[in-house]
Amino acid sequence: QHDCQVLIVGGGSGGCALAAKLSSKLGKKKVTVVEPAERHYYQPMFTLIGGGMKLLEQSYKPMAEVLPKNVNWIKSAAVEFDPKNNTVKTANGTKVKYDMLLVATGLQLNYDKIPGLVQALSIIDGKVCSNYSPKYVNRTYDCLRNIRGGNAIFTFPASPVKCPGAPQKIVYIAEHYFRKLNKRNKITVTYNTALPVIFGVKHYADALWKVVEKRDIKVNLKRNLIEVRAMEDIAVFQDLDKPDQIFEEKYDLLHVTPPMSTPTALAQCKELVNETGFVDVDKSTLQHLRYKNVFAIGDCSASPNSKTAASAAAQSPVVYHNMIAALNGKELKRTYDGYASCPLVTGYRSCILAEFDYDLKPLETFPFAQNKERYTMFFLKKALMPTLYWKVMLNGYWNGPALMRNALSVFKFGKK
Ligand code: FAD
Ligand code: UQ1
Repeated sequence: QHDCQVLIVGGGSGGCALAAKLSSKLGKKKVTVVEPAERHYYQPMFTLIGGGMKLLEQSYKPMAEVLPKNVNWIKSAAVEFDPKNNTVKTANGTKVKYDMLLVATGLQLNYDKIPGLVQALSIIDGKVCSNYSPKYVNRTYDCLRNIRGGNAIFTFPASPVKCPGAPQKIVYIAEHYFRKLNKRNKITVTYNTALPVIFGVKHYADALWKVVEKRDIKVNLKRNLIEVRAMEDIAVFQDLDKPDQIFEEKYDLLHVTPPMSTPTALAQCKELVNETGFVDVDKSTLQHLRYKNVFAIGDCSASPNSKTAASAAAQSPVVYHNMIAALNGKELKRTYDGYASCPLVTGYRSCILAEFDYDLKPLETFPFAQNKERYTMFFLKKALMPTLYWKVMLNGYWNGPALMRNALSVFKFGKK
């Protein structure tokens, strides 16, 4: 048995940022992190790796290097949560007892939920790829290079996903790549999404519809991938409104965004999660609705925001101050407004930076219209964000852009 004041399960974007904040406040070895992974990936870079703009090697650091030195790191996965007894069991047999628990496990990628997909992703030089996993992301650029003509199909699953813009960013990057390589006229580009909209926030959806129209990208809404038949290069889709309607589409490139869920061990703990498997927290304070010594941050939280690293950053000061208040038996004062941001990369030099809150209303940092493709936003995404992430966020110093937004709000360059 291992005892600690604060236990953080998951050392990803949210867990690592909070480990830094909490351990510098509480002191040496007061915080324990349970995290099985050898490497910490900066996942937002996967989009650029798929497009050949960055290398996989640039997207990760050893976990030992990013976790703060003054925490206990148990290099194992949580396999059982027991909030009634304030304990978590790990795969290596440790029983960890905590005063306060922060759940930060992120999402699990369920490639195996689509029959034939795992097999298709294992074929050497195959036509199926996926930016979502470090295991498969290098296949994307290979697929972009190898396709000579035919159908390039991109998917969005019937489940919540992290970075809901990412499944379509690679559509735009691929389309631009095909034009650069003079093969665009031989390739049809199709985006099949299980969602009823192209993007959840109308302000940006309107801009994105213009982009797909201008670039002759076919978008099918409410169309869900249900099977991949790799031997025949056929992807099977279902119309979510008319489940009998099945489409068998031949592909020459298939980019799949897999269904996702919270990790199985967490989803099985019915005391902690709601009916959708996400940690049942108050959407403002991020404290668990029943267990007052439990908080959640990032993708595994049931707070109804878009799941992005930017959201975890904006949640981080709220979770930090409220956890410290709860430890001291004080009232929770901080609230989270649902801020999320999604840099919708639309090619090799352009990006629409979507930023919004719980009400799906734009909540923009910069004083110019952000529902337009811009090079500056592409530069921010490609060149500035990685440093902000590794140096500032993971060390516990990035609280999201709220301060910057307030400072810049004195300017309004032709913004409505
Ligand atoms: P993660 O960072 O995923 O970390 C979860 C951690 O928990 C992992 O280290 C994992 O090993 C660990 N874990 C899992 N199960 C267990 C267990 N049982 N026990 C212990 N530990 C466990 N966000 C943006 O803001 N902007 C973007 O442009 C952007 N683009 C993206 C593009 C792609 C292709 C992808 C995949 C993601 C993108 N994101 C983006 C989303 C962003 O990466 C996530 O929202 C963010 O990492 C969430 O942080 P987290 O801490 O909740 O989860
Ligand atoms: C952000 O804070 C963040 O997390 C560190 C991202 O993930 C990498 C983002 O993509 C974005 C856009 C933000 C928001 C930051 C600014 C400066 C608008």
